[in-house]
Amino acid sequence: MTEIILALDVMKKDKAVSIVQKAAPYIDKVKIGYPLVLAEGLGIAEILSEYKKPLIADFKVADIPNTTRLIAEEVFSRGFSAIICHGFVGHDSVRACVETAHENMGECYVVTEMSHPGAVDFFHGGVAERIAELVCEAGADGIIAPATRPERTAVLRSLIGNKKILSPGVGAQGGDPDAIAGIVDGIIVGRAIYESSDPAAAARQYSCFRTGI
Ligand code: 3DU
Repeated sequence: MTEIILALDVMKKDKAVSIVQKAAPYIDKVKIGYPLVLAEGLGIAEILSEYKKPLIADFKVADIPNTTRLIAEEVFSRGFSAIICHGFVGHDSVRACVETAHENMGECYVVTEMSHPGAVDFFHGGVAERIAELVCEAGADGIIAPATRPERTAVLRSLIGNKKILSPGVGAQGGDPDAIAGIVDGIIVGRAIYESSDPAAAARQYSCFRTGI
């Protein structure tokens, strides 16, 4: 089964609540990041917790270990179940994020390769592979890897074994869910759902990947 993770990058609380309400039957988790939190505050997590979908904090944390720990502690104190950090910052920062997540019964996912065109500027040439090794050494729960490049995500899968892969890039960025669903644990979809005039119908289109049928 591949989970459907809604990337809730809307700027208003009411819209965020309305989209989650409509899409709820067809999604497994909700991912929130800077757009919504900067616009409405971290308290949005408590408001959305009513819908009983685990919340992922996508702050792509990329800082020194102490600052990383402070950010992660705040995230988990607000009820998030997982946090996303960058991997390029190195072993000590990634470990700080993983440890804080686990101390709080949460999960830590590490960005290993991004999905946009410019990601190839730095993540290719061995960097993503090195980050994947670091993910295993640090005991992280999984990685973020691109739906826009299934062949790259397959390479990363071979390096991380059965750790989880959450994959953004389906829909608006052009990633094909049929090509990626079989090698990942979760598909992250944002605009293709929240910009739709019918978010429930848009989310339902991905339901076949949840059941594997
Ligand atoms: O392109 P969408 O609207 O489906 O949104 C994708 C989400 O995933 C969005 O929140 C973005 O910040 C996040 N993301 C990527 O798109 C690519 C990455 O490599 C990592 C996270």
